[in-house]
Amino acid sequence: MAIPIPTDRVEVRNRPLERGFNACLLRPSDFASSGPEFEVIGAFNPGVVQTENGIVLLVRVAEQPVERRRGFVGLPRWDPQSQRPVIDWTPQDEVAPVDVRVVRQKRDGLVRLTFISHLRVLYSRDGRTIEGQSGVHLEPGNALEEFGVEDPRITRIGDAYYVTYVAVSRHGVATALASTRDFKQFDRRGLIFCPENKDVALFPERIGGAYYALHRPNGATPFTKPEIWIASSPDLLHWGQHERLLSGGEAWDLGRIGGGAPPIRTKLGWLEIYHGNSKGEAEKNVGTYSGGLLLLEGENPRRVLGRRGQVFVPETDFEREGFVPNVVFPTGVVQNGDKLLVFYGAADTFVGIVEFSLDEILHRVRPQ
Ligand code: MAN
Repeated sequence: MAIPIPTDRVEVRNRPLERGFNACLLRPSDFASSGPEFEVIGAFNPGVVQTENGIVLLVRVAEQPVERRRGFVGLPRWDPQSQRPVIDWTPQDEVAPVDVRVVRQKRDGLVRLTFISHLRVLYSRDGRTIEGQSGVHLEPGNALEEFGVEDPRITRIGDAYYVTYVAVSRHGVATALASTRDFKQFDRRGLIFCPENKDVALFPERIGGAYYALHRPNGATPFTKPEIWIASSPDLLHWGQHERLLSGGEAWDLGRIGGGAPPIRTKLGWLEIYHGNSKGEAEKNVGTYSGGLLLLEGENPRRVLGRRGQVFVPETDFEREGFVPNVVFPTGVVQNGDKLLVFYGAADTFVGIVEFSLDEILHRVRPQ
């Protein structure tokens, strides 16, 4: 007698979300380089926010030296004196490649990036097309940003927009805060999370009187699986009450896990679209970056109500091929009725936009 096979509900809930409108919105060739000695190799991981003047994107633009010197590798660095990027030409045999993004100096074991990033402001009315580049750049501004500023997330709180961004330097990878009202002038507020910490996303309102942030400490000692943490603050500058929120450790989020777009309020609680990376210890390449869903309690975001791993995976050519292949890295969400427009970095090279149904997302992530 045939035994009936139960419909595998778990499998259905884990399969990738259905993609609505999906496009490559920006590519490196859309951007002029900072100067003749540099070329743009990536425009990705955008901070995104809806404003009265349309959607604002703060795009990470990564550049490498144009020149190839035989026997040397050109390692860019921001020079605080000249306020420009400069290139340290380093003999090839003094460094060993870690991956395409990073080399290790043999003399001291320390790493350097093979590119340098800054941020540029762009506008879009509908999220599907870009109206224009405003010409405003957020460049590295101090010694703690000498290897670049990266991966912004934008949150509107009250009348102001708060940008958390990664500050990379010889002192490590940290997260800084800037605020703006017009995306023309930015007020730099300094580091809010010391090294090693990135993927900081601010909640858009106070909860129980406090501001909240997701963050991703990354200690050098491997006591833990990769983890996302949550902290609260009275003023957005001083953060405490740190707590672990969730850990990776499945095949898809073995290597890294981190907050993505700033959380949005839904009828079921806070929805967070986060990322995981599959890189195992032995792997030489960077691994695959995918998106997952997290639902946190509305009045207490320290409480996880639901979680759904790997529902957004690299599929299209522009997600599978580029500077770092097989990457989708969600960093911004705009709600448009029952649709969510998710902005993401693709292959560390492009900005992608994908539309998902909010209902489908909530159905997947809601507690059973
Ligand atoms: C990792 C990657 C890079 C990034 C550095 C520093 O190597 O995410 O893209 O430049 O960290 O943040």
